[in-house]
Amino acid sequence: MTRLPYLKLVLATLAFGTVLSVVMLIPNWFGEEGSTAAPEIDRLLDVTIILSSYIFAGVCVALGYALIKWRVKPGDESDGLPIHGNTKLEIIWTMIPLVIVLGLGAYSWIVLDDIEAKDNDAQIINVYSQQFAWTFGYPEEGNKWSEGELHVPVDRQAIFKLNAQDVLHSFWVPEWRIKKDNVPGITTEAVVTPDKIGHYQIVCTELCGFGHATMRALVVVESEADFAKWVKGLSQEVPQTLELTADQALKVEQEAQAKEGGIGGSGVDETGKDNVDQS
Ligand SMILES: [Cu+2]
Repeated sequence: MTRLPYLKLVLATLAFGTVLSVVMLIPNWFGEEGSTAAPEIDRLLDVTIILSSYIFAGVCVALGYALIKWRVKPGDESDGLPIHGNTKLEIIWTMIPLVIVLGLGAYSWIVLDDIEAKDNDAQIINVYSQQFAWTFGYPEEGNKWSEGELHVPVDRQAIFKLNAQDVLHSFWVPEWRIKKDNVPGITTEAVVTPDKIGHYQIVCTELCGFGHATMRALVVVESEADFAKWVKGLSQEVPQTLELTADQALKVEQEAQAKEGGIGGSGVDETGKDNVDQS
C-alpha cells in the first residue's frame, strides 16, 4: 500500500482553503448593517464561510488526488481491492464534523444570548400582522397606533411583541438581521437595538397568500426627539379587535351577527373559515 503524502495534501488544502475564504469574503453578502446585532451575526456567518471553505478544499484535494493517483490504466479490467471498512478512519470522519457542529452551535448560542439580552430602558412595541398589512401599537404612548409605518428611536432597544391576526407571517428587517415568525394564537418576541438613522423596510418573509410579495412596511429609525414628535402626532388608539386573540375576535363577530339576526349572512361559518361559494 502506498503511503499518502500527508504533508503535501494538508498544505494543498490550506492553500486552496485560504484562497477560497478570501474570495468568498469579498462580496458584501448581507448588505448594510443597521442594528447592534448585525455585526455579531455577520461575524458568525463569516466564520461559517471560512470553515466551509476549508472543508470544501479538503474534499476537493482528496478527490483530486484520488482521481489522479489511482486512475485506472488503459485496458485494466480487473476489480479493485476488496476493502471492508476502516474503524480509525470512520472515527476520525465522525469526530471532526461533531467538533465543528458542536463548536458552531456553542458559538451561535453565545451570540443569540448576547443579542437577545434585554435592556432596562427597552421600549415595547406591538406589531400586528394580517393579510397583507403591518400595523404598530405603542403601549408606552397611550396605546396609539400607526398603519404601515414603524418609527423607532435610534440607539434604544425595541422589544417587538409580534402578533398574527389570521395566518403565519414573519417579521424581517434585513439591515437589522433579525427575523421572527408571527404566529396566530401566540405572541412571539423580537429584540432589536437599531443603531443607524435611516429608512428601511419590513419584509414579510413567510408565504402568507396572494399579496405576500407586497406585504411590506416602512421603518423609520430617527433621533429620540423626532420619534417623540412623531408619536405625539398619532391620534388613534389600537382598535380593540386587534388586541383580541383569533378566538375572541371570532366570538365578537358571531355575537354581532346574532344580534343582527342573520347567521351565515357574512360568508363566515362557525369554524371561522370563509365559506363563500367558490364555484
Ligand atoms: Cu407574507
